[in-house]
This record gives sequence, structure tokens and C-alpha cells, in this order.
Amino acid sequence: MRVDIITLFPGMFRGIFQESMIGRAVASGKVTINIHNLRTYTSDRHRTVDDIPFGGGPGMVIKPEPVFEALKDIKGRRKAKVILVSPQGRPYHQKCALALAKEKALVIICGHYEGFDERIRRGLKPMEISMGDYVLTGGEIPAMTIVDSVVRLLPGVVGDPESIENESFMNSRLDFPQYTRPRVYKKMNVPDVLLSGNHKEIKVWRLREALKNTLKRRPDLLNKEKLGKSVRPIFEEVLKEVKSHGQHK
Ligand code: 9D3
Repeated sequence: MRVDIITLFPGMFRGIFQESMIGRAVASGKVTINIHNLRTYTSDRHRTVDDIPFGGGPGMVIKPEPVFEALKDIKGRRKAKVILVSPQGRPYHQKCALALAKEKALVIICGHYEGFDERIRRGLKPMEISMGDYVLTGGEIPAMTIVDSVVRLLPGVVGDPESIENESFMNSRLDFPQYTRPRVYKKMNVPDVLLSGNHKEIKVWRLREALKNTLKRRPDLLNKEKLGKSVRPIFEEVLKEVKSHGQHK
């Protein structure tokens, strides 16, 4: 995969793509990431990338010309999915990461505490993505988030493919609690079932705990889940348990 990022702050990306799993994916050539400074695509003396909004009001607006110039240069003949990161975009989701992981090339356009001239949207018809309903200083961290979530899905990037398979549930269920050594820490024991060696019992316990966690913290996720035949009765049990607990708490 090839990823091109257009930004006013290329320095923000240095380091982030050299570390950890993404760093290894870059080093092994599974992905190529190019960072482009939007300012280099200006042609005036002052290298102007933004201007005041027509109609007045606070803030600045990213001019269309440098963005179109950057895209012309980057895209060339190749087909690439163009993404604009902005608070107006669709909220990002694992399903979107899975879809983007199938692309050959991505171009991500970042703004920085300002809006884009609407003709960037009208002309490029980009996919527009938001990281959620909170205000950031720019699209750089969202761009990093998208790259991180997509690159780890590329074949051979995550060592254990099982961790990715399990994520088909991730959209609908939270993780179960995990423990490692020691068996007792600050008088807190590891649940006996996990030390029992009974894999069937462990599986059921983990499912129950995952469902319990999800019901308590993210009931919105469970509404979406089409519960499997084997999960259904366990879910009903957990639901009763959580409900009765809720009454005297
Ligand atoms: C919604 C705030 N806008 C009011 C006129 C101004 C504005 C603030 C901050 C416009 C852009 C930004 C910079 N943010 C992003 O570029 C951004 C973002 C975000 O702030 N929150 C969640 N996801 C994203 S993706 C890009």
C-alpha cells in the first residue's frame, strides 16, 4: 500500500511511523508513507495556503489551489482513495478501516484549525472522515489514527492473524478481562477458572465477562450484535444478572 499525507505540519509525523508495528511495516516495504508539505505547492512569494473567509467571520480557510496542485503531483496516473479529515466527516469506525485496507493507495488531506474552501470538496469529492465529536487542533492526529488502524490490517503486519479475526466481534463486544503472573497481587487473586486448564469453561467465562462488560459500559454495541445460537442463552443469563445488580446499586 502507498499512503500520501498532505499537511502543513510534516514534522508532526516524524517518528510516529518509525516505531512499533507500523515502523516494521514501513521498514519491510508493506507500506510506503510519504509526507507532503502543503506549502510547497503554493506559487506566490509568501507561500500562502490560507485566506480570510468570503462573507466574513473568524478563522482562516485553506485555499483550493495548493490542495489541487498537491493532488495533481501525488496522484499522477495512479488511482488513489482521497480522504479529507475534518470535523464534518463521517465518524471513523473499524468497518471503514477494513474497507480502506483493501485499497492500493490512499491520500489523506489534513487541515489545521481551519476549514477547507468548499471547492476542494466539490472538485475532489473526497471521502470525509471525522475522529469523533471533540475539537482537535488539526487533522494530523486523525490521519495518524487512520494509517495506524489500516496498516495493521495489511497481510503480515500483525504477527498473529487470530488477533485480527477476533475483531469481527470488536464492533459488537468489548474484551474480556485478562490476567498474567503473579497469581496473587496486593491480595487480589486471579479467578480460579483461568488456572483450571478447562478450556471450555474458560471460553464460557470469557464470553460471560465480555458480555457483562459490554452491557455495563457500552450497551449501544450489543444492540447491533446478531447473537449467535450458542451466545444467546449466555447473553440472557448475563442480562438478568446485570439487571438485578443494577436494582440494588
Ligand atoms: C468544529 C470546529 N470548527 C468551528 C468553526 C473550527 C475547527 C476547529 C478545529 C475546524 C477544524 C479544526 C481542526 N480539526 C480537524 O482538522 C479534525 C478533527 C477534529 O477537530 N475533531 C475530530 N476529528 C477531526 S478530523 C480533523
